[in-house]
Amino acid sequence: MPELPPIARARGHAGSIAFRTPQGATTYQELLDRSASLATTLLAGAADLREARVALLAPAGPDYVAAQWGLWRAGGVKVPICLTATEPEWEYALTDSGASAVLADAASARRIAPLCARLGLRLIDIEAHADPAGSLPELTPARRAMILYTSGTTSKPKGVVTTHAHIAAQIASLIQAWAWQPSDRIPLFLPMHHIHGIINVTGCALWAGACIEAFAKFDQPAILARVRADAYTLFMAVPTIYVKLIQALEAAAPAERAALVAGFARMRLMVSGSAALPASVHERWTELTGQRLLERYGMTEIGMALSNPLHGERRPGAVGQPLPGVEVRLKSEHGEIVAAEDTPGEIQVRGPNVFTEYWGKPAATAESFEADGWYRTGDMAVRERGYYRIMGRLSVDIIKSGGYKLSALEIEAALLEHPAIAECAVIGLPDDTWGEAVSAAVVTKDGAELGLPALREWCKSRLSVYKVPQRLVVVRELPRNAMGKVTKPAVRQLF
Ligand code: MCA
Ligand code: AMP
Repeated sequence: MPELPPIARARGHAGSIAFRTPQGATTYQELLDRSASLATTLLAGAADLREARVALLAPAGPDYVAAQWGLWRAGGVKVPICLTATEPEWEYALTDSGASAVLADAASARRIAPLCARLGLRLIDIEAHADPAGSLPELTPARRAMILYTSGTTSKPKGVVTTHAHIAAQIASLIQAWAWQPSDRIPLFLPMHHIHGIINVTGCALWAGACIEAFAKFDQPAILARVRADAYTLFMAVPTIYVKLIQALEAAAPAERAALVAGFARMRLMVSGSAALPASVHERWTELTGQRLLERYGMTEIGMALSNPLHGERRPGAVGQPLPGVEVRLKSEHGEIVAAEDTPGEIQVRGPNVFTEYWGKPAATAESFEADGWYRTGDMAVRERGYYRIMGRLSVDIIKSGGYKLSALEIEAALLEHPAIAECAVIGLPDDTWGEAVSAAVVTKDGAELGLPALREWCKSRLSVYKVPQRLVVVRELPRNAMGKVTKPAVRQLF
Protein backbone atom coordinates (compact mmCIF):
# COMPACT_ATOMS: atom_id res chain seq x y z
CA MET A 1 0.00 0.00 0.00
CA PRO A 2 1.51 3.42 -0.92
CA GLU A 3 2.18 5.47 2.20
CA LEU A 4 2.63 9.14 2.90
CA PRO A 5 6.29 10.24 2.60
CA PRO A 6 7.06 10.73 6.34
CA ILE A 7 5.54 7.35 7.19
CA ALA A 8 7.46 5.54 4.46
CA ARG A 9 10.67 7.26 5.57
CA ALA A 10 10.09 6.31 9.22
CA ARG A 11 9.77 2.62 8.29
CA GLY A 12 13.31 2.83 6.94
CA HIS A 13 14.71 3.58 10.41
CA ALA A 14 12.09 1.88 12.57
CA GLY A 15 14.48 0.67 15.27
CA SER A 16 16.31 4.00 15.71
CA ILE A 17 15.55 6.52 18.42
CA ALA A 18 13.43 9.42 17.20
CA PHE A 19 13.04 11.31 20.47
CA ARG A 20 14.92 11.54 23.72
CA THR A 21 13.21 13.32 26.58
CA PRO A 22 13.98 13.31 30.32
CA GLN A 23 11.24 10.64 30.52
CA GLY A 24 13.04 8.26 28.14
CA ALA A 25 13.49 7.36 24.49
CA THR A 26 10.91 6.77 21.73
CA THR A 27 11.74 4.76 18.63
CA TYR A 28 10.43 5.42 15.14
CA GLN A 29 8.51 2.13 15.39
CA GLU A 30 6.76 3.34 18.53
CA LEU A 31 5.76 6.57 16.74
CA LEU A 32 4.43 4.51 13.82
CA ASP A 33 2.42 2.25 16.15
CA ARG A 34 1.01 5.12 18.20
CA SER A 35 0.07 7.09 15.10
CA ALA A 36 -1.76 4.08 13.59
CA SER A 37 -3.70 3.68 16.81
CA LEU A 38 -4.55 7.41 16.93
CA ALA A 39 -5.61 7.36 13.29
CA THR A 40 -8.04 4.55 14.12
CA THR A 41 -9.46 6.56 17.04
CA LEU A 42 -9.92 9.59 14.79
CA LEU A 43 -11.57 7.57 12.04
CA ALA A 44 -14.11 6.12 14.50
CA GLY A 45 -15.25 3.61 11.89
CA ALA A 46 -15.07 5.92 8.86
CA ALA A 47 -12.84 4.87 5.94
CA ASP A 48 -11.12 8.25 5.41
CA LEU A 49 -11.31 11.67 7.10
CA ARG A 50 -11.33 13.20 3.60
CA GLU A 51 -9.33 16.28 4.56
CA ALA A 52 -11.34 17.05 7.68
CA ARG A 53 -9.40 19.65 9.67
CA VAL A 54 -8.02 18.45 12.98
CA ALA A 55 -6.39 20.98 15.29
CA LEU A 56 -3.24 19.95 17.16
CA LEU A 57 -2.38 21.54 20.49
CA ALA A 58 0.62 19.94 22.18
CA PRO A 59 4.21 20.77 23.08
CA ALA A 60 7.06 19.49 20.92
CA GLY A 61 7.81 15.82 21.49
CA PRO A 62 6.75 12.27 20.64
CA ASP A 63 3.05 12.91 21.45
CA TYR A 64 2.97 15.78 18.98
CA VAL A 65 4.46 13.66 16.18
CA ALA A 66 2.27 10.62 16.94
CA ALA A 67 -0.75 12.92 16.69
CA GLN A 68 0.49 14.62 13.51
CA TRP A 69 1.16 11.32 11.77
CA GLY A 70 -2.07 9.84 13.14
CA LEU A 71 -4.29 12.55 11.75
CA TRP A 72 -2.40 12.47 8.43
CA ARG A 73 -2.74 8.68 8.19
CA ALA A 74 -6.48 9.01 8.80
CA GLY A 75 -6.71 11.43 5.84
CA GLY A 76 -7.04 14.59 7.94
CA VAL A 77 -5.53 18.07 7.59
CA LYS A 78 -3.43 19.26 10.50
CA VAL A 79 -4.11 22.69 11.99
CA PRO A 80 -1.42 23.30 14.62
CA ILE A 81 -2.44 25.96 17.12
CA CYS A 82 -0.29 27.99 19.49
CA LEU A 83 0.11 26.62 23.03
CA THR A 84 0.22 30.11 24.52
CA ALA A 85 -2.56 31.69 22.42
CA THR A 86 -5.61 33.24 24.06
CA GLU A 87 -9.07 31.69 23.77
CA PRO A 88 -10.26 34.22 21.12
CA GLU A 89 -7.18 33.36 19.00
CA TRP A 90 -7.86 29.62 19.32
CA GLU A 91 -11.50 30.20 18.46
CA TYR A 92 -10.55 32.10 15.31
CA ALA A 93 -8.24 29.32 14.05
CA LEU A 94 -10.77 26.58 14.88
CA THR A 95 -13.73 28.30 13.24
CA ASP A 96 -11.84 29.74 10.25
CA SER A 97 -10.37 26.31 9.40
CA GLY A 98 -13.70 24.58 10.11
CA ALA A 99 -11.95 22.14 12.44
CA SER A 100 -14.06 19.19 13.53
CA ALA A 101 -11.76 17.85 16.25
CA VAL A 102 -8.88 18.86 18.50
CA LEU A 103 -6.01 16.56 19.46
CA ALA A 104 -4.28 17.75 22.63
CA ASP A 105 -1.92 16.56 25.35
CA ALA A 106 -3.60 16.09 28.73
CA ALA A 107 -2.69 19.53 30.15
CA SER A 108 -3.74 21.41 26.99
CA ALA A 109 -6.91 19.33 26.73
CA ARG A 110 -8.02 20.62 30.13
CA ARG A 111 -7.43 24.22 28.99
CA ILE A 112 -9.25 23.96 25.68
CA ALA A 113 -12.12 21.70 26.84
CA PRO A 114 -14.59 24.56 27.57
CA LEU A 115 -14.02 26.05 24.10
CA CYS A 116 -14.44 22.65 22.42
CA ALA A 117 -17.67 22.14 24.33
CA ARG A 118 -18.95 25.58 23.28
CA LEU A 119 -18.04 25.00 19.60
CA GLY A 120 -19.25 21.38 19.61
CA LEU A 121 -15.81 19.96 18.69
CA ARG A 122 -14.58 16.49 19.48
CA LEU A 123 -11.63 16.66 21.90
CA ILE A 124 -9.16 13.77 22.01
CA ASP A 125 -6.49 13.50 24.69
CA ILE A 126 -3.42 12.18 22.80
CA GLU A 127 -2.08 10.44 25.89
CA ALA A 128 -5.32 8.74 26.91
CA HIS A 129 -6.41 6.96 23.72
CA ALA A 130 -5.47 3.29 23.16
CA ASP A 131 -7.45 1.87 20.24
CA PRO A 132 -5.86 -1.10 18.46
CA ALA A 133 -4.77 -0.03 14.96
CA GLY A 134 -7.39 -0.72 12.28
CA SER A 135 -7.25 -0.39 8.52
CA LEU A 136 -6.17 3.00 7.23
CA PRO A 137 -6.96 4.77 3.93
CA GLU A 138 -4.64 4.89 0.93
CA LEU A 139 -3.49 8.48 0.44
CA THR A 140 -1.59 10.33 -2.26
CA PRO A 141 0.88 13.19 -1.69
CA ALA A 142 -1.44 15.56 -3.57
CA ARG A 143 -3.76 15.56 -0.55
CA ARG A 144 -3.91 18.67 1.63
CA ALA A 145 -1.83 18.11 4.77
CA MET A 146 -1.60 21.28 6.83
CA ILE A 147 -3.07 24.72 7.46
CA LEU A 148 -0.66 27.10 9.23
CA TYR A 149 -2.01 30.42 10.43
CA THR A 150 0.23 33.33 9.54
CA SER A 151 -0.21 37.01 10.35
CA GLY A 152 0.29 39.52 7.62
CA THR A 153 -1.19 42.39 5.78
CA THR A 154 -4.75 41.64 6.92
CA SER A 155 -6.01 42.13 10.46
CA LYS A 156 -6.82 38.43 10.92
CA PRO A 157 -4.29 35.66 10.25
CA LYS A 158 -4.62 33.67 7.02
CA GLY A 159 -4.46 29.87 6.83
CA VAL A 160 -1.62 28.71 4.56
CA VAL A 161 -2.54 25.38 2.96
CA THR A 162 0.19 22.89 2.00
CA THR A 163 -0.09 19.36 0.63
CA HIS A 164 2.02 16.35 1.57
CA ALA A 165 3.93 16.90 -1.69
CA HIS A 166 4.79 20.50 -0.71
CA ILE A 167 6.00 19.39 2.71
CA ALA A 168 8.08 16.57 1.22
CA ALA A 169 9.67 19.01 -1.26
CA GLN A 170 10.47 21.52 1.52
CA ILE A 171 12.10 18.80 3.62
CA ALA A 172 13.99 17.08 0.78
CA SER A 173 15.56 20.39 -0.24
CA LEU A 174 16.97 20.98 3.26
CA ILE A 175 18.11 17.38 3.69
CA GLN A 176 20.24 17.83 0.59
CA ALA A 177 21.48 21.36 1.29
CA TRP A 178 22.47 20.80 4.90
CA ALA A 179 23.43 17.09 4.55
CA TRP A 180 21.18 15.74 7.31
CA GLN A 181 22.41 12.35 8.59
CA PRO A 182 20.87 9.57 10.72
CA SER A 183 23.67 10.32 13.21
CA ASP A 184 22.44 13.91 13.73
CA ARG A 185 21.13 14.97 17.14
CA ILE A 186 19.24 18.24 17.51
CA PRO A 187 17.45 20.11 20.30
CA LEU A 188 13.88 21.28 19.57
CA PHE A 189 12.68 24.25 21.58
CA LEU A 190 10.81 26.29 18.97
CA PRO A 191 7.00 26.59 18.91
CA MET A 192 5.25 23.80 17.02
CA HIS A 193 2.77 25.96 15.09
CA HIS A 194 5.34 27.40 12.66
CA ILE A 195 7.56 26.07 9.85
CA HIS A 196 10.85 26.53 11.71
CA GLY A 197 9.92 23.97 14.39
CA ILE A 198 7.64 21.79 12.24
CA ILE A 199 9.64 21.44 9.01
CA ASN A 200 13.24 22.60 9.51
CA VAL A 201 13.80 20.78 12.79
CA THR A 202 11.18 18.03 13.25
CA GLY A 203 10.35 17.25 9.62
CA CYS A 204 13.98 17.07 8.52
CA ALA A 205 15.22 15.16 11.57
CA LEU A 206 12.55 12.46 11.26
CA TRP A 207 13.02 12.21 7.49
CA ALA A 208 16.75 11.61 8.03
CA GLY A 209 16.35 9.11 10.87
CA ALA A 210 18.02 11.51 13.31
CA CYS A 211 17.32 12.01 17.02
CA ILE A 212 15.43 14.97 18.52
CA GLU A 213 15.63 16.20 22.11
CA ALA A 214 12.45 18.14 22.75
CA PHE A 215 11.90 20.92 25.28
CA ALA A 216 8.48 22.39 26.03
CA LYS A 217 9.96 25.85 25.43
CA PHE A 218 13.33 27.60 25.11
CA ASP A 219 14.60 26.41 28.49
CA GLN A 220 18.04 27.98 28.32
CA PRO A 221 19.66 26.39 31.43
CA ALA A 222 18.48 22.89 30.46
CA ILE A 223 19.60 23.31 26.85
CA LEU A 224 22.99 24.71 27.84
CA ALA A 225 23.55 21.78 30.22
CA ARG A 226 23.04 19.44 27.27
CA VAL A 227 25.32 21.54 25.01
CA ARG A 228 28.06 21.13 27.64
CA ALA A 229 27.44 17.39 27.59
CA ASP A 230 28.02 17.31 23.82
CA ALA A 231 24.49 16.16 23.15
CA TYR A 232 24.03 17.82 19.73
CA THR A 233 25.47 17.87 16.22
CA LEU A 234 23.00 20.48 14.92
CA PHE A 235 21.34 23.60 16.32
CA MET A 236 18.60 25.73 14.73
CA ALA A 237 17.26 28.92 16.26
CA VAL A 238 15.96 32.43 15.65
CA PRO A 239 18.31 35.45 16.00
CA THR A 240 16.80 36.44 19.40
CA ILE A 241 17.98 33.11 20.79
CA TYR A 242 21.54 33.74 19.59
CA VAL A 243 21.40 37.17 21.27
CA LYS A 244 20.33 35.48 24.51
CA LEU A 245 23.04 32.81 24.17
CA ILE A 246 25.72 35.48 23.63
CA GLN A 247 24.56 37.18 26.84
CA ALA A 248 24.70 33.85 28.67
CA LEU A 249 28.24 33.08 27.44
CA GLU A 250 29.45 36.57 28.30
CA ALA A 251 28.00 36.30 31.81
CA ALA A 252 29.36 32.78 32.50
CA ALA A 253 32.36 32.14 34.77
CA PRO A 254 35.52 31.23 32.74
CA ALA A 255 35.39 27.44 33.30
CA GLU A 256 31.66 27.26 32.57
CA ARG A 257 32.13 29.42 29.49
CA ALA A 258 34.95 27.23 28.18
CA ALA A 259 32.80 24.10 28.57
CA LEU A 260 29.86 25.70 26.75
CA VAL A 261 32.03 27.07 23.96
CA ALA A 262 33.54 23.61 23.46
CA GLY A 263 30.04 22.12 23.18
CA PHE A 264 28.96 24.67 20.56
CA ALA A 265 32.25 24.46 18.67
CA ARG A 266 31.92 20.69 18.20
CA MET A 267 28.51 20.90 16.47
CA ARG A 268 28.65 20.25 12.75
CA LEU A 269 26.21 23.07 11.85
CA MET A 270 24.38 25.95 13.55
CA VAL A 271 21.59 27.69 11.60
CA SER A 272 19.80 31.02 12.10
CA GLY A 273 16.58 32.12 10.47
CA SER A 274 13.01 33.44 10.70
CA ALA A 275 14.26 37.02 10.98
CA ALA A 276 17.31 39.05 10.02
CA LEU A 277 20.47 38.03 11.84
CA PRO A 278 22.42 41.25 12.48
CA ALA A 279 25.97 40.95 11.12
CA SER A 280 27.23 42.03 14.57
CA VAL A 281 25.52 39.02 16.19
CA HIS A 282 26.87 36.70 13.48
CA GLU A 283 30.40 37.98 14.06
CA ARG A 284 30.19 37.92 17.86
CA TRP A 285 29.02 34.31 17.77
CA THR A 286 32.05 33.37 15.65
CA GLU A 287 34.39 35.25 18.02
CA LEU A 288 32.94 33.42 21.01
CA THR A 289 32.56 29.89 19.64
CA GLY A 290 34.43 29.64 16.35
CA GLN A 291 31.14 28.61 14.70
CA ARG A 292 30.07 30.41 11.53
CA LEU A 293 26.27 30.59 11.70
CA LEU A 294 24.48 29.57 8.50
CA GLU A 295 21.73 32.12 7.83
CA ARG A 296 18.82 31.17 5.61
CA TYR A 297 15.55 32.80 4.51
CA GLY A 298 12.07 31.30 4.41
CA MET A 299 8.39 31.91 4.84
CA THR A 300 5.30 29.98 5.90
CA GLU A 301 3.97 29.99 2.33
CA ILE A 302 7.14 28.55 0.75
CA GLY A 303 9.23 26.80 3.37
CA MET A 304 12.90 27.72 2.88
CA ALA A 305 14.03 29.51 -0.27
CA LEU A 306 17.54 30.93 0.20
CA SER A 307 20.47 29.67 2.21
CA ASN A 308 24.13 30.30 2.82
CA PRO A 309 26.12 27.19 1.89
CA LEU A 310 27.05 24.25 4.08
CA HIS A 311 30.49 24.33 2.45
CA GLY A 312 31.81 27.71 1.33
CA GLU A 313 31.41 31.31 2.39
CA ARG A 314 28.71 32.04 4.99
CA ARG A 315 28.42 35.77 4.64
CA PRO A 316 27.20 37.85 7.60
CA GLY A 317 24.16 39.95 6.64
CA ALA A 318 23.33 37.81 3.57
CA VAL A 319 20.99 34.85 3.06
CA GLY A 320 22.89 33.11 0.27
CA GLN A 321 21.48 31.47 -2.82
CA PRO A 322 18.39 29.48 -3.86
CA LEU A 323 18.01 26.07 -2.22
CA PRO A 324 17.83 22.89 -4.34
CA GLY A 325 14.58 22.73 -6.33
CA VAL A 326 13.58 26.33 -5.47
CA GLU A 327 13.53 29.08 -8.10
CA VAL A 328 14.00 32.65 -6.92
CA ARG A 329 13.82 35.91 -8.88
CA LEU A 330 13.65 39.62 -8.03
CA LYS A 331 11.02 41.90 -9.55
CA SER A 332 11.63 45.64 -9.55
CA GLU A 333 9.07 48.23 -8.51
CA HIS A 334 8.58 48.89 -12.25
CA GLY A 335 7.51 45.29 -12.77
CA GLU A 336 10.71 44.17 -14.48
CA ILE A 337 12.64 41.01 -13.67
CA VAL A 338 15.94 42.14 -12.17
CA ALA A 339 18.87 40.58 -14.01
CA ALA A 340 21.69 42.74 -12.69
CA GLU A 341 23.38 42.59 -9.32
CA ASP A 342 23.02 45.47 -6.85
CA THR A 343 19.48 46.29 -8.08
CA PRO A 344 16.72 45.79 -5.52
CA GLY A 345 13.48 43.95 -6.18
CA GLU A 346 10.73 41.92 -4.52
CA ILE A 347 11.66 38.28 -3.90
CA GLN A 348 9.43 35.96 -5.91
CA VAL A 349 9.52 32.20 -5.56
CA ARG A 350 8.40 29.22 -7.62
CA GLY A 351 8.80 25.49 -7.09
CA PRO A 352 7.25 22.31 -5.64
CA ASN A 353 7.69 23.83 -2.16
CA VAL A 354 5.22 26.70 -2.73
CA PHE A 355 1.80 26.48 -1.02
CA THR A 356 -1.52 26.11 -2.85
CA GLU A 357 -3.87 28.63 -1.32
CA TYR A 358 -4.95 30.66 1.67
CA TRP A 359 -7.74 28.64 3.22
CA GLY A 360 -11.13 29.98 2.10
CA LYS A 361 -9.57 33.18 0.69
CA PRO A 362 -9.42 32.92 -3.12
CA ALA A 363 -8.99 36.68 -3.60
CA ALA A 364 -6.01 36.86 -1.22
CA THR A 365 -4.52 33.78 -2.90
CA ALA A 366 -4.89 35.26 -6.38
CA GLU A 367 -3.34 38.57 -5.26
CA SER A 368 -0.28 36.88 -3.85
CA PHE A 369 0.70 35.18 -7.12
CA GLU A 370 1.91 36.77 -10.35
CA ALA A 371 0.02 35.84 -13.52
CA ASP A 372 2.89 33.51 -14.45
CA GLY A 373 2.59 31.59 -11.18
CA TRP A 374 5.43 33.09 -9.12
CA TYR A 375 4.64 33.72 -5.44
CA ARG A 376 5.13 37.31 -4.29
CA THR A 377 6.80 37.26 -0.88
CA GLY A 378 6.51 40.98 -0.09
CA ASP A 379 10.19 40.97 0.97
CA MET A 380 12.71 43.18 -0.80
CA ALA A 381 16.22 41.96 -1.56
CA VAL A 382 19.27 42.65 -3.66
CA ARG A 383 21.88 40.29 -5.13
CA GLU A 384 25.46 41.22 -4.29
CA ARG A 385 28.48 39.14 -5.38
CA GLY A 386 26.16 36.18 -6.01
CA TYR A 387 24.35 36.25 -2.66
CA TYR A 388 20.93 37.63 -1.83
CA ARG A 389 20.66 40.21 0.95
CA ILE A 390 17.23 40.99 2.50
CA MET A 391 16.53 44.73 2.56
CA GLY A 392 13.14 44.87 4.27
CA ARG A 393 9.44 44.40 3.63
CA LEU A 394 7.03 46.07 1.26
CA SER A 395 4.41 46.37 4.02
CA VAL A 396 4.93 48.53 7.11
CA ASP A 397 2.17 46.57 8.82
CA ILE A 398 4.23 43.40 9.27
CA ILE A 399 6.42 43.17 12.36
CA LYS A 400 8.93 40.44 13.27
CA SER A 401 9.48 40.05 17.01
CA GLY A 402 11.66 37.22 18.28
CA GLY A 403 11.02 35.36 15.00
CA TYR A 404 7.23 35.69 15.16
CA LYS A 405 5.53 37.44 12.26
CA LEU A 406 2.88 39.83 13.58
CA SER A 407 0.25 42.04 11.99
CA ALA A 408 0.17 45.65 13.19
CA LEU A 409 -3.46 45.74 12.05
CA GLU A 410 -4.44 42.81 14.27
CA ILE A 411 -2.81 44.45 17.29
CA GLU A 412 -4.44 47.80 16.49
CA ALA A 413 -7.86 46.12 16.27
CA ALA A 414 -7.33 44.62 19.73
CA LEU A 415 -6.11 47.93 21.23
CA LEU A 416 -9.19 49.74 19.92
CA GLU A 417 -11.31 47.55 22.20
CA HIS A 418 -9.56 49.05 25.23
CA PRO A 419 -12.04 51.34 27.05
CA ALA A 420 -9.51 54.20 27.30
CA ILE A 421 -8.14 54.09 23.72
CA ALA A 422 -9.68 56.31 21.05
CA GLU A 423 -7.11 55.88 18.26
CA CYS A 424 -3.88 53.95 17.84
CA ALA A 425 -1.06 53.08 15.46
CA VAL A 426 1.25 50.10 15.89
CA ILE A 427 4.72 49.82 14.36
CA GLY A 428 7.85 47.72 14.82
CA LEU A 429 10.88 49.60 16.15
CA PRO A 430 14.43 48.22 15.90
CA ASP A 431 15.35 46.26 19.02
CA ASP A 432 18.65 44.57 19.88
CA THR A 433 17.01 41.50 21.44
CA TRP A 434 13.74 41.04 19.59
CA GLY A 435 14.74 42.35 16.14
CA GLU A 436 11.69 44.58 16.24
CA ALA A 437 9.66 45.63 19.27
CA VAL A 438 5.89 46.04 18.97
CA SER A 439 5.35 49.73 19.69
CA ALA A 440 1.99 51.48 20.09
CA ALA A 441 1.18 55.17 19.77
CA VAL A 442 -2.25 55.87 21.23
CA VAL A 443 -4.67 58.73 21.70
CA THR A 444 -6.71 58.18 24.85
CA LYS A 445 -10.37 59.07 25.36
CA ASP A 446 -10.75 62.40 27.18
CA GLY A 447 -7.00 62.42 27.86
CA ALA A 448 -7.25 59.38 30.16
CA GLU A 449 -3.95 58.15 31.63
CA LEU A 450 -2.56 54.85 30.36
CA GLY A 451 0.67 53.11 31.39
CA LEU A 452 2.56 50.27 29.66
CA PRO A 453 2.32 47.66 32.50
CA ALA A 454 -1.46 48.05 32.73
CA LEU A 455 -1.86 47.97 28.95
CA ARG A 456 0.29 44.82 28.67
CA GLU A 457 -1.76 43.11 31.36
CA TRP A 458 -5.02 44.04 29.61
CA CYS A 459 -3.71 42.83 26.22
CA LYS A 460 -2.61 39.44 27.52
CA SER A 461 -6.21 38.20 27.76
CA ARG A 462 -6.76 39.04 24.09
CA LEU A 463 -3.44 38.53 22.32
CA SER A 464 -0.60 36.00 22.49
CA VAL A 465 2.12 37.49 24.72
CA TYR A 466 4.55 38.04 21.85
CA LYS A 467 2.01 40.38 20.15
CA VAL A 468 1.60 42.57 23.24
CA PRO A 469 3.15 46.08 22.84
CA GLN A 470 6.55 46.50 24.45
CA ARG A 471 6.63 50.28 24.00
CA LEU A 472 3.89 52.86 24.39
CA VAL A 473 3.52 56.59 23.79
CA VAL A 474 0.36 58.50 24.55
CA VAL A 475 -0.10 61.42 22.14
CA ARG A 476 -2.72 64.10 21.51
CA GLU A 477 -3.08 63.14 17.88
CA LEU A 478 -1.64 60.72 15.34
CA PRO A 479 0.19 62.00 12.26
CA ARG A 480 -2.08 61.71 9.24
CA ASN A 481 -1.78 62.51 5.53
CA ALA A 482 -4.19 64.65 3.49
CA MET A 483 -6.51 61.65 3.10
CA GLY A 484 -6.69 61.25 6.89
CA LYS A 485 -4.65 58.02 6.86
CA VAL A 486 -2.09 57.54 9.63
CA THR A 487 1.43 57.94 8.23
CA LYS A 488 3.43 55.18 9.87
CA PRO A 489 6.91 56.57 9.06
CA ALA A 490 5.89 59.70 11.00
CA VAL A 491 4.65 57.55 13.89
CA ARG A 492 8.27 56.40 14.36
CA GLN A 493 9.23 59.97 15.20
CA LEU A 494 6.86 59.89 18.19
CA PHE A 495 9.06 57.41 20.09
C1 MCA B 1 8.53 36.04 24.53
N1 MCA B 1 8.24 37.33 24.81
C2 MCA B 1 8.24 38.02 23.67
C3 MCA B 1 8.53 37.09 22.65
N2 MCA B 1 8.71 35.87 23.21
N3 MCA B 1 8.03 39.31 23.42
C4 MCA B 1 8.11 39.71 22.16
N4 MCA B 1 8.39 38.88 21.12
C5 MCA B 1 8.60 37.56 21.34
N5 MCA B 1 8.87 36.74 20.32
C6 MCA B 1 8.01 37.96 26.10
C7 MCA B 1 7.12 37.16 26.98
O1 MCA B 1 5.81 37.52 26.74
C8 MCA B 1 7.57 37.57 28.36
O2 MCA B 1 6.95 38.79 28.70
C9 MCA B 1 9.06 37.80 28.17
O3 MCA B 1 9.25 38.04 26.77
C10 MCA B 1 9.90 36.60 28.54
O4 MCA B 1 9.25 35.46 28.04
P1 MCA B 1 9.96 34.07 27.88
O5 MCA B 1 8.92 33.06 27.60
O6 MCA B 1 10.90 33.81 29.00
O7 MCA B 1 10.81 34.30 26.58
P2 MCA B 1 11.58 33.20 25.85
O8 MCA B 1 11.14 31.84 26.23
O9 MCA B 1 13.03 33.50 26.01
O10 MCA B 1 11.08 33.41 24.34
C11 MCA B 1 11.83 34.01 23.39
C12 MCA B 1 11.87 33.11 22.16
C13 MCA B 1 10.45 32.92 21.62
C14 MCA B 1 12.49 31.75 22.52
C15 MCA B 1 12.77 33.81 21.16
O11 MCA B 1 9.89 34.15 21.30
C16 MCA B 1 10.42 32.00 20.44
O12 MCA B 1 10.38 30.78 20.59
N6 MCA B 1 10.48 32.55 19.21
C17 MCA B 1 10.58 31.76 18.00
C18 MCA B 1 9.37 31.91 17.15
C19 MCA B 1 9.48 31.07 15.90
O13 MCA B 1 9.78 29.88 15.90
N7 MCA B 1 9.26 31.69 14.79
C20 MCA B 1 9.39 31.04 13.52
C21 MCA B 1 8.25 31.50 12.69
P3 MCA B 1 6.43 39.08 30.19
O14 MCA B 1 7.70 39.21 30.98
O15 MCA B 1 5.64 40.34 30.10
O16 MCA B 1 5.61 37.90 30.56
S1 MCA B 1 8.85 31.98 11.13
C22 MCA B 1 8.97 30.60 10.23
O17 MCA B 1 8.66 29.50 10.65
C23 MCA B 1 9.61 30.89 8.90
C24 MCA B 1 9.16 29.98 7.82
C25 MCA B 1 11.11 30.87 9.01
O18 MCA B 1 11.78 31.49 8.16
O19 MCA B 1 11.61 30.21 9.92
P1 AMP C 1 6.71 33.64 8.57
O1 AMP C 1 5.65 33.85 7.57
O2 AMP C 1 6.31 33.80 9.97
O3 AMP C 1 7.25 32.36 8.28
O4 AMP C 1 7.81 34.73 8.33
C1 AMP C 1 8.43 34.86 7.10
C2 AMP C 1 9.14 36.16 7.03
O5 AMP C 1 10.24 36.18 7.94
C3 AMP C 1 9.74 36.46 5.71
O6 AMP C 1 8.78 36.96 4.80
C4 AMP C 1 10.81 37.47 6.06
O7 AMP C 1 10.25 38.76 6.18
C5 AMP C 1 11.25 37.00 7.44
N1 AMP C 1 12.51 36.24 7.39
C6 AMP C 1 12.69 34.91 7.45
N2 AMP C 1 14.00 34.60 7.43
C7 AMP C 1 14.67 35.78 7.33
C8 AMP C 1 16.04 36.15 7.26
N3 AMP C 1 17.02 35.25 7.31
N4 AMP C 1 16.34 37.46 7.16
C9 AMP C 1 15.38 38.40 7.12
N5 AMP C 1 14.07 38.11 7.19
C10 AMP C 1 13.71 36.82 7.30
